[in-house]
Amino acid sequence: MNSKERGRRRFLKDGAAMAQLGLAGLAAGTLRSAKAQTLGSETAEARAKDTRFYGERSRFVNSARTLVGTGPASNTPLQDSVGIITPSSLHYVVMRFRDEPPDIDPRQHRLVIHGMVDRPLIFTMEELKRMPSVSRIHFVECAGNTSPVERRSAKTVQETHGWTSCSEWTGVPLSLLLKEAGVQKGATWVVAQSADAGKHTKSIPMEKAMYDVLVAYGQNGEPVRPHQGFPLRLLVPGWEGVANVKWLRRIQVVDRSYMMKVESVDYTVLRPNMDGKALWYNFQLGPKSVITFPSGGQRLPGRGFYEITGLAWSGGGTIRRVEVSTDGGRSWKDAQLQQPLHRIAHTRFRWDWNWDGEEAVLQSRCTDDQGDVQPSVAQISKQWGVTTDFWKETETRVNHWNAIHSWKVTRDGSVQNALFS
Ligand SMILES: Nc1nc2c(c(=O)[nH]1)N[C@H]1C(S)=C(S)[C@@H](COP(=O)(O)O)O[C@H]1N2
Ligand SMILES: [Mo]
Repeated sequence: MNSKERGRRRFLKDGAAMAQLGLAGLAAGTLRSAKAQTLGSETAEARAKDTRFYGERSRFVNSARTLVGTGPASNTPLQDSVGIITPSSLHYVVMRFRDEPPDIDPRQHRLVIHGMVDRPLIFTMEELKRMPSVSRIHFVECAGNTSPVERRSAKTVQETHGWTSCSEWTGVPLSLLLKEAGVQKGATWVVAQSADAGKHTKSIPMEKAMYDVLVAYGQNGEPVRPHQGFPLRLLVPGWEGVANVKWLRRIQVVDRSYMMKVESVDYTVLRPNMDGKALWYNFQLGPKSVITFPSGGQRLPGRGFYEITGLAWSGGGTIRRVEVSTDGGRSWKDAQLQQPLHRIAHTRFRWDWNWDGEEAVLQSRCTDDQGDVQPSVAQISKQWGVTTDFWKETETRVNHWNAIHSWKVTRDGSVQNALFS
């Protein structure tokens, strides 16, 4: 620090002290003139506080993530979403190990590729960024999103569906790195591991790794945020969130699944009609959609025109169709889909509605380009060999729940979660 900078630091500190003494006007004055004198040569600290250098949202906007239980997980406020991109600061967060993301210096960070390869490789972040890159819009969703057990008492779409978000991700195709390393014959899986103390580890079949998995360092035009895996994360399009290893450090090429905790104890699917056995290797997320406006906890001021809007997504591909019902699924109308459509991304749908002031049950149903249709609660129940009442009582967490969701608009305009009513 040179003497000029030291002087400025003291200046700023004195300003804060004066503010505490109630001399706020004077303090603000000195701060302003200090700023004016030094434009262009600020310290990082001063720059961080000045919105001319790094912008902030309006003080009238307060949309925020909410915390799930007592853990470090948080939900995206889908009820406030517009378009298809989730602001990075509102991307949902699941950290299974710690409350805080690790504080990784990108200059020290390395990605190691080893195991059944001809040439084990170590990449610095700089080296990764020199490689051919791609940018793609993809959603991420936790397999436990919308599980009815935890969400029976949920009121808002943030609580029922907030474990999904959508970003533009930039990075290097994993296939490129694997080809650089030279995958040996007989290698059928990769095992990805994180750099944080939790050592989150997930096995991924080679076929998927070679197909569309990204090693991502960019999110929505800037480096991936610390909560999302800074400086590097895996992006495994359309697969349950747990596969997207954050703070990625190591990729081991192997010839079997390593059956880690997150793929044997957790994230397997228990089904009542399978004699206590669980479904394994069920990675891809099915077609799902939800109306984000009007949604639970909101209130319509009166009859008249409303644009019903929401999001649809599928791990299987591109959303081709979304239908909306205002009579609890008796009749369906096609909604408009926001263009262009993106593969394995949130897709915004919109439908013009004239509310007549009577009770209405709002639903959405999507279809992807594989022809897969989002199931009703009755259809899911049939598939699982249970009655629809089962979901009201079970204490078993249900992963991969993608049933059509219902919001009830009552005559006073209030909107309620009506999944099971
Ligand atoms: N290193 C690490 N990666 C992780 C996790 C974790 O706890 N540690 N959680 C996984 C789970 S269960 C989910 S749903 C996604 C969530 O990604 P996000 O926090 O960026 O939304 O990250 C996955 N990757
Ligand atoms: Mo998850």
